[in-house]
Amino acid sequence: MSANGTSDEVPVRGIPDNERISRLKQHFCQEFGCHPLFFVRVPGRVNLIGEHIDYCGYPVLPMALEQDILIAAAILNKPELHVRNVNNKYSSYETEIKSCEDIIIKSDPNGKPFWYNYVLCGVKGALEFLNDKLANGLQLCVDGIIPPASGLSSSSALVSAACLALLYAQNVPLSKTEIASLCAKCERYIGTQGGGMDQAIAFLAEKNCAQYITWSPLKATPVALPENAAFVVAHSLAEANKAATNDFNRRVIECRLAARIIATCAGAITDNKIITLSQVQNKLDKTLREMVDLVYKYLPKDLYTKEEICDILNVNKDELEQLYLTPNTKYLTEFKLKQRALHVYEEAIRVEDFRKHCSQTASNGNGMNGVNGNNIPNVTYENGDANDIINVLGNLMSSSHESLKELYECSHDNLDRLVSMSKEINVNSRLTGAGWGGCIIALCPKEKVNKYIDMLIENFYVKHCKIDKCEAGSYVFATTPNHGAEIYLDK
Ligand code: ADP
Ligand code: NG1
Ligand code: MG
Repeated sequence: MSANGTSDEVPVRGIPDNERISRLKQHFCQEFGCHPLFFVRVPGRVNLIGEHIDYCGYPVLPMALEQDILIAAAILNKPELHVRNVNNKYSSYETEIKSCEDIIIKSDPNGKPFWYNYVLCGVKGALEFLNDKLANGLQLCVDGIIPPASGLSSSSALVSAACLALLYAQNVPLSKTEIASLCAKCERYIGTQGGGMDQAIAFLAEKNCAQYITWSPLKATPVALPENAAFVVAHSLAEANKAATNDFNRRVIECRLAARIIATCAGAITDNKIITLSQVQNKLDKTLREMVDLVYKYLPKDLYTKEEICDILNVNKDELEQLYLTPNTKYLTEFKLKQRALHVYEEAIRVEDFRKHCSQTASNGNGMNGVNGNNIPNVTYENGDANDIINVLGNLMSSSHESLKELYECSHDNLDRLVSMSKEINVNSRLTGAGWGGCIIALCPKEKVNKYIDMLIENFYVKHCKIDKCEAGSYVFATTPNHGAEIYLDK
């Protein structure tokens, strides 16, 4: 985060001169009676493939969106946080921020987090990182244009922007990977045990390429996408707030329990620490396909009761809850372990295939032309080949959706409808993000984008959802990979 902006740190640029910044500045002045000192901008993301596997330790393949969270910030000379939002449906909030421990993140009486809880997550995590050594407080005004609760990572953009703003105000230099890992930890204060994909791409994204994200240590490797490929995001009109229910954490702990059982049955466990499905694979030194066989061998049943799991793991109920469950999954009594583990191992195979097909064809000199801003060759082909590769990648996306629907059970009727309508005109797609609502991501040849979007507007939004054609256009858009987080300061 230095003003010199080494490529390792979040870049600091001059404040752009545009209407959105002007409006945000104006709102800030009205709210606080002073001018903002700097801005932070963190993008949302769309995950191309690799869903619900980041928290199991497997690589994912997202890209950043243009839609973002933009925060205007000024420094306060006391340890307080004053938060405003340009959208008046989000209430104002003020609190002291003397120590990490004092920041209590509580949901509303229905268990839904208040919007500013996401800001508090970023601030709490930053304070913990600073060992509570805070030189000043912050005034923040938030302007977000990522559709919320829609699988495009509005939550992580908000958490990360708040954390980034606080650290920048304290003059703390951090590399992009350090702050991405810190923000992944911060967001767990909301109650969900996410894996870190959203925060990783928020900071490590580069324009014109997707990123293949690997863990321990966190690393992003650019992936060139076929030049003829267009990605379209379409909203299902169903929102799902991941921290408001235990659906997300249930999947996380089902994967944990599956990993634990496979490792125990295969004789690879020596302690009672949490182990991920990928750590089990490493311990057993197996391929992903061999892991699929082991799932059938060691997890043959469709449903496991808590008692059965305790027996297999040789622990009592209290120990099971304490060691492996979360506060909002403690009281669950039945678990689907085979289905979740199968999805994870097979999805990890699909990510490898997807990446291989992108990079193999990228390194195949024949028919390749053009280099994007990152020195990664765009992948171009003779016409026939171009559509072949789109079909291969698209089929992987379709299988991913099928698996998320059937094995992971995180789809939604509207998402399934969008996917099958797309299929009818030979466009492959899948739900993106955590699911239970939100968006699909579709892959189609560039020349077909307009026809495809028109079809969705007509058949899904107008005919099926009965919404106005003009409004419908705002729920579906084509997108290209964008760059990651940045800070704006008048130099
Ligand atoms: P997503 O898939 O978008 O990450 P989450 O369920 O994880 O969805 O988080 C969505 C929540 O983030 C919203 O319910 C809201 O509390 C918060 N949020 C997102 N965008 C904004 C915004 N622009 N202003 C205020 N809060 C926001
Ligand atoms: P969304 O839908 O953006 O909240 C969540 C997790 C990701 C990942 C995906 C599913 C968080 C912050 N995000 O994303 O880590 O697990 O679901 O692939 O928990
Ligand atoms: Mg989220």
